[in-house]
Amino acid sequence: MKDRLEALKVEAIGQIKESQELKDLQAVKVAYLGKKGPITEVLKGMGKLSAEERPVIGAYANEVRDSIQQEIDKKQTELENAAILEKLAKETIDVSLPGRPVKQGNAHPLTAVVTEIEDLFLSMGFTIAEGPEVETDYYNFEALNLPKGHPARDMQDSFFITEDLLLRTQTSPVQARTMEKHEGQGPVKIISPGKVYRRDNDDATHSHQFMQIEGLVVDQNVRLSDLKGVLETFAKKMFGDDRKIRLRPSFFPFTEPSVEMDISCFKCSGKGCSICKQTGWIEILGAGMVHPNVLEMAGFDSKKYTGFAFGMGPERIAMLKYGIDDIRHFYANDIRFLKQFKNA
Ligand code: 2NL
Repeated sequence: MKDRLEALKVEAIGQIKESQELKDLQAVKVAYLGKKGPITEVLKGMGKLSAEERPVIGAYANEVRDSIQQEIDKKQTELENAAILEKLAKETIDVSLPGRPVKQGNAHPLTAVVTEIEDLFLSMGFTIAEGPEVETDYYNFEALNLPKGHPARDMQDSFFITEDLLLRTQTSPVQARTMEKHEGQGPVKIISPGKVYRRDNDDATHSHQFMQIEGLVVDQNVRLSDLKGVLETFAKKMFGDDRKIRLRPSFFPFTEPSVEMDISCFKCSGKGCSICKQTGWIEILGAGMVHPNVLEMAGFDSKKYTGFAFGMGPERIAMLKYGIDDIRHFYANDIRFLKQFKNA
């Protein structure tokens, strides 16, 4: 019986050593130490042994069982450690590997130009004013010296929603609302960027929806020369320090006098080219001294207060600046177009 136990021990330890995985080891444990295993069998047969042999064999059987269990425990630790090492090796992160580049987008060219213009006027002490895109007839027309039946209303075919509500055709209503809030007290010094809407047939230079940036300064002793200085500063900062400006007489119902500002061509410096259509000058914006009627309607005493205002189209400015030939590019969301303005 002792020999049989000895043989079982050698056999079991051999199989333990050969186990490659935890489940092999578990199988060996069940096979040798389980309830139906050979060692249990030996212990069950002890009754047949003599009184002298019984404790000796019993003790030996226990010893064999313990040493098999010990070997199993040892091997189990070994296999578990190996599994951890293998997992670590497999999941190694090479921290020296360069990261995957993050795809970086860019501002829409129109947004870039609007932001640039905003920053420029902010630096001159203006603040930004915003207002509703659905406007009342009063703020869009009436308050801007365009009473019902005024011929200038025909110039701006509009999207009316009701008799009294329309999509604003300019951002001037924002300025009228801001002036009203000042309750006749200057100074007012704002720009109002935003979307405006006019009924139009879309083509390379027309869109039924586009942007406008207007500016307004109202205070005591504001003169046309102040307007000229602000516009010249704007022109130089936006299109280059050696730009000259030129004011031509014009007409707007909400300003008197009204002017149109040209800049000397930034491409040919005035010699004449395709951008300035051989004139040496490029039209940039319209402006003027705020009409006394507009001041009075907004609650300002036009004997005490004067003001200037201007309006420009950022699409036109962006088209000139980047050589864009079709206004519809701004609204088409074509990634091939938009991607070209990464450094704008
Ligand atoms: C243009 C011309 C202009 C204004 C806008 C304005 C606003 C108030 C009072 C007086 Cl509240 N004027 N705005 C003045 C002159 C010209 O826009 O060609 N825009 C694209």
